[in-house]
Amino acid sequence: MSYLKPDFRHPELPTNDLGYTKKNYEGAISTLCAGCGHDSISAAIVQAIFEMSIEPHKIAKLSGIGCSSKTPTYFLGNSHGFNSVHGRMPSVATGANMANRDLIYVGVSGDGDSASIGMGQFSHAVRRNLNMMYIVMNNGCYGLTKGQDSATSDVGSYSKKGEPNPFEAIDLASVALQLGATFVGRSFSGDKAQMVPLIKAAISHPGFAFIDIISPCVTFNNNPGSTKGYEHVRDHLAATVTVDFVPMRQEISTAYPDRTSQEVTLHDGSVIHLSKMDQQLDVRSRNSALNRIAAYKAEGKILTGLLYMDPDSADLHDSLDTTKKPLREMDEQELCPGSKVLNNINDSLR
Ligand SMILES: Cc1ncc(C[n+]2csc(CCOP(=O)(O)OP(=O)(O)O)c2C)c(N)n1
Ligand code: SF4
Repeated sequence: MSYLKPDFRHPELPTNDLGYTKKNYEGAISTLCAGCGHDSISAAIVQAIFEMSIEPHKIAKLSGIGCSSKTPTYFLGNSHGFNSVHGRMPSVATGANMANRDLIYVGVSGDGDSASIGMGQFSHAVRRNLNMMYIVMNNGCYGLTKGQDSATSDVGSYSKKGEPNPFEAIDLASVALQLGATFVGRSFSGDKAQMVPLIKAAISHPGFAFIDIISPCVTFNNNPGSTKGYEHVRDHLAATVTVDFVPMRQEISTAYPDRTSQEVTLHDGSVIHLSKMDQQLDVRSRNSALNRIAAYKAEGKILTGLLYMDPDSADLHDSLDTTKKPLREMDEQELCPGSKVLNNINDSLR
């Protein structure tokens, strides 16, 4: 098989506001198994960022280790990238973000990468409200190492080989909410219409934007006993809201019936329209989100859509009152202002 993508594209492909086609946002040809949910998520990321007309060089994509963490090779080939150690992507993202606040950070991880070895790292990125989009491609197993149960695998579910899982699952959306995440959503890799606006809203959110995306592993966890396979997920989905993202510069012309709609304006003036399907969910209430996730889970259903967002989110740079000029743009003089300044700082702390 050839790993080179043919360069030819139809000359009249649609372009975005920057004059780029979707090709400018694609990556190398995928080596994942045919039908893997992760590839559909990559396609949604490409679509969202193409439609948002973001310059590819303004994006840094980061990941850990796993089939999911391989996907940044398959999207945004013209962006910066760092494939870190298993479970360590959040600390790399934190360092990069502190050094250059001007980039848009797109983190991709797996349920093994985030809910086991990387759980500590994940927790601290959430509680610090690091400004990034963090997607977990959640297949309930360790795909890359041949399908062992992960910590998000539901109790009693079983993969292609092995015993039913004896342990309760960790629900990463609920964990993120409890740790103070300022944006939490959930989706399904088979639902591009829901993923694309959710990804756009997450990228525009000033703070930690977490999206748990159920993404079937067709090779090891798509059998009848699995609760993360295509058939089970399609039969048990419930959407909280349909999300429509309207960028700042675009006129808002869509009409929403009053009783069922909610609008959230972001810092940059973009607007998220929510058509409510679950009348009991208030997306601005952390408790409401936690309660509704638990209520649906008790009925064996998976709640998807935007679950919570804090429109007044203050990110890590705001909390630490860091300089507006990215550190990487400062010269030696600015970075090291001399012993007199250091003495003054020390004196002020005595
Ligand atoms: C420090 C370390 N421990 C263990 C491994 C072996 N390992 C590689 S990927 C992986 C789990 C992958 O699962 P997940 O993050 O869910 O990604 P998926 O492949 O399912 O997309 C493990 C345990 C490793 N690479 N490094
Ligand atoms: S093993 Fe599973 S997660 Fe990995 S590429 Fe194949 S289908 Fe996807």
